Amino acid sequence: MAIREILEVPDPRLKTVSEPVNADEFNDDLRVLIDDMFETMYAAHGIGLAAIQVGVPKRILVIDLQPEDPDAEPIECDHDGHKHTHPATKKEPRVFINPEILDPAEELSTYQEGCLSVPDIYADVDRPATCTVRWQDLDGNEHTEALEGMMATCIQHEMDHLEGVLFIDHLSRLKKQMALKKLKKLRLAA
Ligand code: GNR
Ligand code: NI
Repeated sequence: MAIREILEVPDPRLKTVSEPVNADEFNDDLRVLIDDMFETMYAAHGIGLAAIQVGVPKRILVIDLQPEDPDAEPIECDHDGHKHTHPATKKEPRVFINPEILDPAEELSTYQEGCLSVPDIYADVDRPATCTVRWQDLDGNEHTEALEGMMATCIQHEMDHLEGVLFIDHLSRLKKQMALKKLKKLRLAA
């Protein structure tokens, strides 16, 4: 397993429309890529990752909402040089290969979103509150499931990456400009 580099704006590769995983590509190389995607996502404290974010233009998503585990001790952590504690979470890794969204609800919900490719920028985005997703697993088997809440939001955010779209593309031109300016400033200060 390996942590891979996460592409960040304005890397033009993030605008790629990703290609389907073909029937002959459900092999060990695919398992290695997906293991690496999980390791990269966990190391970056993200809840989802699309393959294009590690430079692979294939229609693959990993998600782990990591629900809090009430029975476990809080975790002390000192990444990035500052100490903090956070609640322990249960790992619930999920893989979506060639995902499709079938029936987005008319009802919208709003979440404050962030993106590992747009670091330290957060903004409210409206999206269909529920949807059904159809996808393939690592063995190529098809599944369908109705999703709601954070899972519905996260999968739509990840599906956007497969079309070369970032959450800041959903903001007004002014808000998007402000977000990109703030990111530039944060990078200069770092
Ligand atoms: O870690 C992430 N958090 C998040 C919060 C709200 C809505 C979507 C997300 S996904 C993001 C990780 C990421 O960039 N995935 O592409
Ligand atoms: Ni993202």
